[in-house]
Amino acid sequence: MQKIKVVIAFILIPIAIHSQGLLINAANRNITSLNGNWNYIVDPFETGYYSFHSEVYDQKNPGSPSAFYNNYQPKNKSELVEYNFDKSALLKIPGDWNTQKENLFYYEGTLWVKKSFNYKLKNNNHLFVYFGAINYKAEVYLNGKKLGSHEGGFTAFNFEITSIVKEKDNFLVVKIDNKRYKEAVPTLNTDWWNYGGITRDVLLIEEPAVFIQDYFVQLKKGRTHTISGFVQLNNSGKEEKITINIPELQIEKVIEVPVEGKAIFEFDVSNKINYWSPESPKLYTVFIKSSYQTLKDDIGFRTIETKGADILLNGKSVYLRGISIHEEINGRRANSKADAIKLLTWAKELGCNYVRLAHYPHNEYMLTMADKMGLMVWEEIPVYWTIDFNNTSTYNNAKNQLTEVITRDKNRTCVIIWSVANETPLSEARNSFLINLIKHTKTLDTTRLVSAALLTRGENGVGIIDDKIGEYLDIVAFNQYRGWYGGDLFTAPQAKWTTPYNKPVVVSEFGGDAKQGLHGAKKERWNEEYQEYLYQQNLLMIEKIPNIRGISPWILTDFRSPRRVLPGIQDGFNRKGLISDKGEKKKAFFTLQAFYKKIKNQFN
Ligand code: GCB
Repeated sequence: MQKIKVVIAFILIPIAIHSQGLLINAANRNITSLNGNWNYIVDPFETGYYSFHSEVYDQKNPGSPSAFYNNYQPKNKSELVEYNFDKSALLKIPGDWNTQKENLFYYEGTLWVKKSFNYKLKNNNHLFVYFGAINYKAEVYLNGKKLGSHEGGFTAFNFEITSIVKEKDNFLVVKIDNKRYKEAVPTLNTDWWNYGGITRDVLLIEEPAVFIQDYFVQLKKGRTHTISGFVQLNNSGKEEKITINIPELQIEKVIEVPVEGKAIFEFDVSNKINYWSPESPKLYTVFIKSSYQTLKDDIGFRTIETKGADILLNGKSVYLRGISIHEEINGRRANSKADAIKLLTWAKELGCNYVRLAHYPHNEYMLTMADKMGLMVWEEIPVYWTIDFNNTSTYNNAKNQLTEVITRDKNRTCVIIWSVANETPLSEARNSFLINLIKHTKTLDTTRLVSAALLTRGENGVGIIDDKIGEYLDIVAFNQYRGWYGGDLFTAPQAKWTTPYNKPVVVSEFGGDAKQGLHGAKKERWNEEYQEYLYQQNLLMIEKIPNIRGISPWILTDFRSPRRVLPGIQDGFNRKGLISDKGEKKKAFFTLQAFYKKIKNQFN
């Protein structure tokens, strides 16, 4: 018999593996937390990633004992292995590394973390590893196999590990890199701390053979009694049925899901709906059921639209009594439900009905708590300042981050605005970049408003709100710093403003620094009295801006920023908070509180 030799040529093509379709509503799935202590190795030269001739191990020599993700254990005492996770120090996850270890405070670079775990997976079920967020780039490996990578520090992602996980001694290794890049999103320069690490929860999620990956359940745009959306099943391979059950509204709708897995639906509600609002943040328990699983969510129903200069919530004109918030508390990255409650309780105490979550998607607790506590939300992506607008990969990155946040939060009723940018310098490239992001937002979600924090210009002493991007936005928002970066405070109330847009106008930022506890004349910078006066004068000015329908002053609490170096005053903090990083209120807190009391009475 003639022997036939079959020669198979393996060609190594570097492929970019990205995260897989997000399992939304992770908290209500069958989860096991991997939070806690993880071993870490600081690796500024990326020794565990590249060979000494700069070849990437996972492409050229995946099994190399020197590749950190192999978590290699020497077999005998003569073997040379120059790392050992189990003997390395521990980091708490979730948590930024900067504020956990003094010597990592300014660190921007590569750091590896490892967690070992056992897991008994039920036959035919699927297992995923889910990361709430890793700043900024992540390469993820399980038991020495690469699962994929993810770019963008503020959005959730997951990988399936069904075929790799074992009952005992799994090791999950993540290479985290928080170096800043010109072409990244955000870019090199920001006014916040570049916290590194796995800053949000890490979960194992077990799903049945056929599982509900994603769904969208909201009131249809322009309708008060029609719920519409979609359900995305995974792995079905045949037709299935899904039931949407809202017991309190006596809804039990069966939806036919085609082989491809995605079913789009729409149905009317005949019962009375208690609409969600800040005064009455009603959430309905919604069950999404297949023959394999039942997923529970708490979803509110409300309409949000604009008409001329008005923002209409459930058909009624509202004024957005807001405050901007960074994902930071006590000088560290906020990452828990308790943190979210603390930040949002301060916002409620101020009299807010709205918060601007700046300048990137915050952790999911902020959204679930805003839903429950009754705060409307502006969500944003880090298209900030001088993003590389001419770069296609920068655009794709921004678009991906936008897609990821909308995917995660589209069932959170509190979200009323998706924002695509903050204070971006004018250019043709920037315009088409932003217009494309706005269009993309509308293709993913027609039920919410789109905005961006723009800048204005002055002509003959008149402030002009006419950025071209305003044409494409539902709400024209802009930042201005009268009395801090320019313009005097004394004459602020007489300032004139104009806009060509017959749309709602929102002042997405104003403010000034004050060191809590520092008192003196209102003309002297850094005093609480200066900040208080700045708020008084700006509020008088803002009331007269045409079409004004809301504000989100800068900012709830002092936050870390490497740009803020003035000794004795800033000491590494942007001091524009109404509350210090230690939680002490400044005088201006009460100025804004009084203003919101007044506005509330006028608008209700
Ligand atoms: C801004 C930015 C914000 C800064 C703030 C400031 O316009 O949007 O990120 O932190 O000003 O304090 O200068």
